[in-house]
Amino acid sequence: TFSERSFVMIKPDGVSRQIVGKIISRFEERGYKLVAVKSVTPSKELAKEHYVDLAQRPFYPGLVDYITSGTPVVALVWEGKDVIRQGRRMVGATNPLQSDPGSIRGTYAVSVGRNIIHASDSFESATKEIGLWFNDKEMSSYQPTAWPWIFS
Ligand code: DAT
Ligand code: MG
Repeated sequence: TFSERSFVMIKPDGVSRQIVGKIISRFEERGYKLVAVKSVTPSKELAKEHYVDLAQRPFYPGLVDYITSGTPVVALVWEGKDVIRQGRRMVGATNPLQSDPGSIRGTYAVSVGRNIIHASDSFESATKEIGLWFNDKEMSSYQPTAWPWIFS
């Protein structure tokens, strides 16, 4: 729907490689509204809970170590039409060998274990992840001036 929201996280490799601005620009330029943003150095608990659905996978410990490397992540909430599905398309496939060259992963990533960015994969995970990373006071309410020319 019109007010759909997705949770996006620029992972430590994206921050360390100093492409935060470029990634944020892609969502801004597409027409999405930035509802929340912060730099976070995640605890183990937060990283484990974020990826709890993958807890049984062999790569889970390494994934948690990567997210909690000590280098911060940038947590974002974007809002707008179809932002969950469009956000996934903009991010690209999990495995960089499969990610479209025009996608964010297809532009910046070559390893599945260093794939730069996370985006929610469903309404349910978006709701869970936004609640995990942000509280209501951190979410802003405003109307971007261009919105009537982006959504109809
Ligand atoms: P996505 O991040 O595209 O939603 P996912 O939820 O299946 O993918 O997995 C979360 C992250 O875990 C993914 O971004 C990178 C890591 N990962 C997934 N599959 C992996 C694998 N086979 N080996 C190493 N890391 C993997
Ligand atoms: Mg996922």
